[in-house]
Amino acid sequence: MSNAIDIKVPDIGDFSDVPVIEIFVKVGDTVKAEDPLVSLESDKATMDVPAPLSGVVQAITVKLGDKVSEGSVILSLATGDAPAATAAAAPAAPATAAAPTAAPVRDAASTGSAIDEAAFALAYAGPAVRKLARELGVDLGKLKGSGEHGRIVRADVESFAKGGGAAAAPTAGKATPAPAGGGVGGIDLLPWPKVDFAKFGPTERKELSRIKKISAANLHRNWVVIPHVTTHDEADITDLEPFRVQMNKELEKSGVKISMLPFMMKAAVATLKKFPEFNASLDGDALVLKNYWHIGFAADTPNGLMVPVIRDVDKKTVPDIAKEMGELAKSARDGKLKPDQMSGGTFTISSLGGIGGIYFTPIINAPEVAIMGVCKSYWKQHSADGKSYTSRLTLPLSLSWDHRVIDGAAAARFNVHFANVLADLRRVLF
Ligand code: CAO
Repeated sequence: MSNAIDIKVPDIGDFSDVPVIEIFVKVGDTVKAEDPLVSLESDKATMDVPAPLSGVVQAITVKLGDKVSEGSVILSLATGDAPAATAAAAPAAPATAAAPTAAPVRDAASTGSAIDEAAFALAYAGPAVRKLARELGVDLGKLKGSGEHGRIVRADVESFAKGGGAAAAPTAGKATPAPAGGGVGGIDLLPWPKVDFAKFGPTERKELSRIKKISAANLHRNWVVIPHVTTHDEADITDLEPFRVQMNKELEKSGVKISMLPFMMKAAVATLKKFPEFNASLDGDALVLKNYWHIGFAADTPNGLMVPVIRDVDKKTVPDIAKEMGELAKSARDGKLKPDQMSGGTFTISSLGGIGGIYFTPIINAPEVAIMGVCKSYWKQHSADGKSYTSRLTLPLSLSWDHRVIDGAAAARFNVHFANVLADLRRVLF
């Protein structure tokens, strides 16, 4: 027996009097459970209200711009069942209004055209519209929204997918003025400053190298799309350093010179094995855990930053890693690195140890989910009891991790284990 029920705004946290900014259905539409009905936008987030049940829309009791709170009736739904006369929908995950939910970085091969993930992430659209765009393979960054304040609505995506198109929106890298009141914390993004520098003094123009342009685009996408957090820690390498020096003496004739980095690669593998979610990639709603340990390392080259990858670090000795690292770094600096020598990495180490600094916040090398930044070791006063002090050689660690995949406690444990392995390499065996 068909029965009409009122669909109400569910628990939307501390928000009340939130405007309805999009209505996805009309009277007579058939909806399935979880289909989005309306979109609400507070000053902090955009939320879609999904249908709690399947049914046919009988009446819509809100219009665009109406302000609603928890319990407000949105529409009436005729269902086949005969449940209670009202139902509160469960809200879909909200997306921030200024920089809506970052979509997983995914190859857009299935859509036939590459999606600019950074521009997609910055596009002004709610979760349902983002989902639809993913399904239809539409690059939101290329759309101009017809909704209020330039918001991209369902119809824009559908029309674009059908070839109707919409004027290209400015890309994320170029300044995109955010909708009024829709910027970060309510403050709109301003266009990129256009300054005639020559007015202030002599200048010269230097084009970015090809490598710099590629790495800039990658870094920008990764920075915008991945919710980064960096956790700092330090490793006591007082015992490891004399061992390293001793090994270099013993290997003098082989021509291989071992810095701290190959040891860190081994420590990384030992730690990744203990914390497999760090040796993984996001793929849609799933995590792909990798049973191989290919470690990338950031190499500073005259043309810009490159990340060669050492494969199967778990199967190689420290001198083997040092040798290969030297060869790859040389190829990188000579501009001779091949694409396959930069692919397949599962985790990256970025070492500024030969230069200086104490801590920094490295940007994750997508689709990896974490990166270890290392700075120059220094002697630090340490006390176990607050009375007597000893000097310990200390290596500063900065682990950036993707908060969609990793939690703070896991990141702290990862750092502790990594530091413990460097403090006593016998732990590699455990
Ligand atoms: N603490 C103290 N000294 C360190 C150290 C550390 N953590 N790491 C390296 N050193 C020392 C080395 O032992 C070496 O000393 P000697 O000259 O006395 O032998 C010196 O610093 C130079 O080391 P290196 O840089 O040649 O070797 P490496 O294995 O540490 O690094 C490479 C190799 C390719 C990673 C490095 O040369 C490089 O390019 N680093 C820059 C990476 C980068 O740009 N990261 C930033 C990315 S984010 O923008």
